[in-house]
Amino acid sequence: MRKANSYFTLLLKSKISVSNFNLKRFLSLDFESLYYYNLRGLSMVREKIVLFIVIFTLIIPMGASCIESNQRVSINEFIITDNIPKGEAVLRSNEGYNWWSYVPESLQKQNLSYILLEESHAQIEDYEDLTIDAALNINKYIPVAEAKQYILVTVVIPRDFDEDYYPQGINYNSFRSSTPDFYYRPDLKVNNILSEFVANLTAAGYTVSDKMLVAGFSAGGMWANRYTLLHPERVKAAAMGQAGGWLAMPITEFNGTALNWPMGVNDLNSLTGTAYTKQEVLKEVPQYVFIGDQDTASTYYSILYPNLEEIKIWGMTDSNRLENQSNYLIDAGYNVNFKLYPGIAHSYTAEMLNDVKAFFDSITTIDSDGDGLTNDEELYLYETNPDNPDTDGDGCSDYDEINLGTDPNNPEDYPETSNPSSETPGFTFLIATVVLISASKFTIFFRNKR
Ligand SMILES: [Ca+2]
Ligand SMILES: [Ca+2]
Ligand SMILES: [Ca+2]
Repeated sequence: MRKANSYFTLLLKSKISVSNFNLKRFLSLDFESLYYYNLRGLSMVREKIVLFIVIFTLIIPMGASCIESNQRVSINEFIITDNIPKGEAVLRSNEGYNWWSYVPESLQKQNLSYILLEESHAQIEDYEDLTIDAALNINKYIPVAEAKQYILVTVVIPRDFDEDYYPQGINYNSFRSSTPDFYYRPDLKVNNILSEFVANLTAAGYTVSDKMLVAGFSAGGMWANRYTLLHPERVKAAAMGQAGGWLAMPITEFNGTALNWPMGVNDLNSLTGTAYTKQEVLKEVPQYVFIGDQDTASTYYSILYPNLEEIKIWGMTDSNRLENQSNYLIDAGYNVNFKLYPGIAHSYTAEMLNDVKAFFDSITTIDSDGDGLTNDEELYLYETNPDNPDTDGDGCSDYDEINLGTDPNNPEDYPETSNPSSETPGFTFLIATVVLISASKFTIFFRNKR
């Protein structure tokens, strides 16, 4: 168990090659982005010095050629820790995958928290570089994590550039037994990682919803779509942007054409040994599907299977397909919201991100009985009835009982009613007595003086 080295410390230590370091990306980071590089504790002045040293270390050797061009940072050098520090991004490794987590500094053990899983969409084949890039997923959600008690997780799902395997998109080859383990069933690896993490958080005294928030854009949106389709029972709500230009669907055929994975779930029986029967569970999961109307990232391109001709059954462009598929799902009873962003190309804009946050907030704050406790707080924390504001019928609401420290599930236990009409006279009587006694003593004093 070692403390994480910052990426920049590693740069300095290992004389990382320029090709491994994206200077433009680094310079585009604001200081908040330095959070996850463990520079958070440094003063602004020291941060600027580090920035200077990093640039100095990169620029000067470029001229002097004193850096070995192929030297790489070993991922083991900055892998970390088993404990659960709060307020900092932590990198771990399980199941053969690196993963980042962020437990908010504001997280209180008496509160319910959600895991927000956002997968990387970076087109980076080098797994170490991809690991560093994946921290950006954590970074952009830190304010909302602090405000809403979300625990952030990004598992670094590998990307394979010849695209025989496409684990970020849980493609067909993810299921084949001949697939190398690194690319095989990334969804199951993520499930194992998250189950263990939730168990560790629970053991540390936190209450974490067993259903998580899943978000992603582009390849990350494909992940959000396909992961949610395969494991809807683990998803509280899912937000998927662009999603590779079309959605994997929970249906076996469309207009007489069999839809095999990932177009549909027709052949999941042969791929997984179990036919797909999760449609009804999936209908319970709120899904937010979004795309810019100028986004054509996958309009003229489709990875291996299905080919462009095959996906055209849903429309000719990415936005057109997502809208048609969303409408199909809505008509079939799925809880899908679709939003088109005018004038936006293949970009995860600030407006989209804000809408995703608002979407998650609207789901996690649902309070069906209006008693001031969310449905999930009632289910996970208090075991009260989310559809009855006074579960035990003792005349005091669940919310008031929680806040006043009585048992909302025991009608014999309720707050002692502080009855102002009986208490006020008692208090008045006490004051009056004190005043009268003081007055009489005062009188006696004056009398004696005379
Ligand atoms: Ca409630
Ligand atoms: Ca009650
Ligand atoms: Ca009670």
